[in-house]
Amino acid sequence: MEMTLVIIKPDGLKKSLTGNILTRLSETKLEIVGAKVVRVSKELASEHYRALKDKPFFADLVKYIMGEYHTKRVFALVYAGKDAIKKVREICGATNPEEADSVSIRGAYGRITTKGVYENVIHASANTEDAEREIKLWFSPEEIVAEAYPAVEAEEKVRRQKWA
Ligand code: IDP
Ligand code: MG
Repeated sequence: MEMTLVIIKPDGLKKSLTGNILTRLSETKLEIVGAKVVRVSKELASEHYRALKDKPFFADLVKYIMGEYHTKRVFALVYAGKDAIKKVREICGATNPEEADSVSIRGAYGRITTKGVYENVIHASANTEDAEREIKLWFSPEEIVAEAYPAVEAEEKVRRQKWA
């Protein structure tokens, strides 16, 4: 069993593409084992894209995933099943939406802005190392309804909001 992180990026949410994207992903017959709407902090954005921190487009990329250009939320999901990473990447299409196959998600819905930001509507983990790092970054063990990675019980004193 393999897992992969999928993020419907802020442009996907803003353009009401969530349903279409989930329908396309359902072609994979993979299982959704985690899902949540997230407001992405600068820390989370920078850590998620840390491999790209020296790229000239890094600052814009961080702004983009934080929703500065669209809406301040993303939809993060974990898909599980055989060859999950490859199956999802195939349906997503190439990174550059102008080069992505037109029937892929990025080919159908992505664009490059005049400023040069690749608005490619979806993120999908590229390999098993990235998938593990990204899933652990975005989700806690309790948020995944599958045997994901080894976890330990830890007593933690944290301040949380509760309903007033
Ligand atoms: P991936 O999302 O297909 O794995 P990465 O190379 O990991 O591609 O890049 C992460 C994200 O950074 C892309 O999805 C895209 O939003 C953005 N990006 C990548 N390359 C460029 C570029 O050359 N110009 C602008 N944005 C880019
Ligand atoms: Mg990548």
